[in-house]
Amino acid sequence: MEKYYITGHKNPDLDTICSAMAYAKLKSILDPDNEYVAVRCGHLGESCKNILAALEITPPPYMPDVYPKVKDVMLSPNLMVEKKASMTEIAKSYKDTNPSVTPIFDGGKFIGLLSIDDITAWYLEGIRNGNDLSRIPTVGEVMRDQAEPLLAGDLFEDAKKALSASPKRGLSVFEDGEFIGYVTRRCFLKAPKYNVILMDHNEPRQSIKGIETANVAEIIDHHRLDTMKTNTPIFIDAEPLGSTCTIVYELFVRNKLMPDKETAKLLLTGMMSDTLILKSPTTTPVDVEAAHALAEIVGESVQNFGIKIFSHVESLSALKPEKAILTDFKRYTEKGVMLGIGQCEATTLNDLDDYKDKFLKALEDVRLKNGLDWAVVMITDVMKENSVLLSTDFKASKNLPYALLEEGIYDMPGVMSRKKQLLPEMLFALGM
Ligand SMILES: [Mn+2]
Repeated sequence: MEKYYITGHKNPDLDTICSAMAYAKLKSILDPDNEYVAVRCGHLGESCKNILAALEITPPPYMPDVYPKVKDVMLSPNLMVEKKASMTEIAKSYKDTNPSVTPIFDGGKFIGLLSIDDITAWYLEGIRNGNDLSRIPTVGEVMRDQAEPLLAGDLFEDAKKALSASPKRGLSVFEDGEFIGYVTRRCFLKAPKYNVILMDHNEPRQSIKGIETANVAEIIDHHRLDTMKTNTPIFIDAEPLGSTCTIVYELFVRNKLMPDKETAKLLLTGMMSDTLILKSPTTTPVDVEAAHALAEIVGESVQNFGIKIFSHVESLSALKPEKAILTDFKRYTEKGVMLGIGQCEATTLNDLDDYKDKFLKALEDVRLKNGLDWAVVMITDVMKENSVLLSTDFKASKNLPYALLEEGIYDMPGVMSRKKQLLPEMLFALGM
């Protein structure tokens, strides 16, 4: 049985969260021999949290990275040798398994690892001192000082270095102050790889940390492709649809399955959010049809469901500017120019004056902190289907086809989509 982690992009939005959860459900039905777990690789923004809470959807657990860890390679003790036991016990187990270290206990409590080096040292010392070597010692007499234990969550690479720099043949592994296993040099011959399915993104820099060490098993996405190399052929479903949730719905249908009510609610949530209630220009007839089919399963109209979702969107003036900008912020590198594009949704732009200065200042901070050349945030009025663009001072911004309202602020009537409308214009402005 293999375990697969299904994750969306950093700065998770509703499409990323809901598509990962729904796809985990579909994969569990299609492939019950393996385990599929939805995770999120970033923290949820306030609006996203509120909407999920209102819909009684528990978000997937947070997983910061997919780097291999000590716990993925560690060994569990298969016999409990007590400190006061005779070395005869070690001799017996050595015959079968040839262990380089054996965990030793005192009244059931772990006290250390007995290494083959300890045994050698004990006998050599005995010979040197003229001790009676016909007497068989206890385990406790032979075991020597212990090295610092590793933690279960320590990175494989760090632990490998620690062990090769140590004179010890093995190190114990602790979690929450408890002994849970041990590692020997043999454990580090080959780094294990996590199996990961990427949802709603395919660019490594938008993905979970450590993705370069993982086995990317599938990609389900509706963005431009700028993805990683893989070692084997993989399943990719990339379609220019309004949401990744639409693709997941299509995959249910193609497999002659219908999502249950819970899953339909998830899919419709991601779809409404990404297509801005089917009004974004990224919306296709396929999205419209899928939304209606899902709304039927959920038992609500598409419009009502969509409005319900956006009624939980926080007013931007109430949010911390930097946090609001970073909630849905994507980075791109194009011909050496580092871009960052954020998008915030609002139900009105009437209060823009209340927060525009704070946002412009925070945007410049975000640019500096992230080493970007150009940072922008588009604020989209999902009700009126308009956006404004706040931009840091960057020479190519003059080439944007939008009217300048005031220093750093552009009017984007009818523009709702970052990837379909704004990103291409920014690339064009850069002369690409
Ligand atoms: Mn999406």
